[in-house]
Amino acid sequence: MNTLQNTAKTLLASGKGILAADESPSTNKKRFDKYGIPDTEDMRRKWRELLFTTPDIEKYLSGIILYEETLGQETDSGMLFPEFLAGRGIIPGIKVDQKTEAFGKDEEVTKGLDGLAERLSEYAHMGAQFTKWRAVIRIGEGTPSAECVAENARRMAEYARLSQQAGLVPIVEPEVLLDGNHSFARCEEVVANTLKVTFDAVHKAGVALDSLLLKTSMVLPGKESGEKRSPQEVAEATVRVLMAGVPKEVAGIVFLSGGQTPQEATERLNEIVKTAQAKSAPWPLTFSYSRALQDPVMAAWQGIEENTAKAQEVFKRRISETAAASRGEFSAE
Ligand code: 5MM
Repeated sequence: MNTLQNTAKTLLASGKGILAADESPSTNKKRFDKYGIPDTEDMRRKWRELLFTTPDIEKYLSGIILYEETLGQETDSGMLFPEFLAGRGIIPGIKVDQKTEAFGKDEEVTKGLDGLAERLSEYAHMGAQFTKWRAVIRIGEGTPSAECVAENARRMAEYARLSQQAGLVPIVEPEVLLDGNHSFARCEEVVANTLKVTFDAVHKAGVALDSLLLKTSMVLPGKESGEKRSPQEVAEATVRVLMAGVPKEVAGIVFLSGGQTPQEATERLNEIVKTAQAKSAPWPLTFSYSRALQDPVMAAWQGIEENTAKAQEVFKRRISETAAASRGEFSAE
């Protein structure tokens, strides 16, 4: 097994998942603003310190996706975060896309390929072992267009190729947004097509599938659609599109939470894993959540030092129950 395959396998260890803590300062500010937490570099460092120093997290987390700024920050005790995480047995990763630019009239495409090879070698030097790139696919009137999905896929595949070349395992994340009033059936259609176009591009770019992770949305009705679907229906549709569109050689699949409540994200993952097991799906499946893991923790912390231990307890509970769901063993009781 080569180094890339080994990293991918370790990220997908049974009963563990990946924390996405890769919010850029502007996204992080929106989270902080909700609680009046000062938007400073040191408060961002303190927030990540709280998460990363929570006792026992290595039992439930195989990896953490960082933002560039965090890669160069230190714990209170003066250890660089990547080094600290690696020492706990948690693989440090890095988000490498640089957000989106306008595409056509009302769509967007992710950017970040300029100078990427140089950045990747610097990130590897700083201790990152895997990377992530997120494309945003919005369902609306006449969107997503075929051109937008194809351009996102082309850039994502090129990123994945460069990442493997730099010795870093890529995670491609074509996120189909929950926002909108689209139906459950329309979401299934868009996720299915997005996966097809993405893997066609990945194939064309010559990316090694056994050292590649897919980060995907679940199939869900639009947030404003009023349509309700049970976790079992979500699981059936999600596993159906994955089995149809993801090559069996892909190292593994991780889910984003996309604005679901923490409880929904955990219950649905649990059902997806059980359904995938029943259908003998070929890949390991787990979580790579940001908001569904972090939101209740930030609510408990609120930027107040004295709340740290209480917030860490909340975080430990959230990751242990989501890790249980990644084995299909979560129960709400
Ligand atoms: C939305 O959070 C991350 C993107 O932040 P920026 O827009 O600031 O770069 C994103 O990478 C996130 O980690 C993943 O999409 C998964 O997050 P959720 O909250 O959907 O689980």
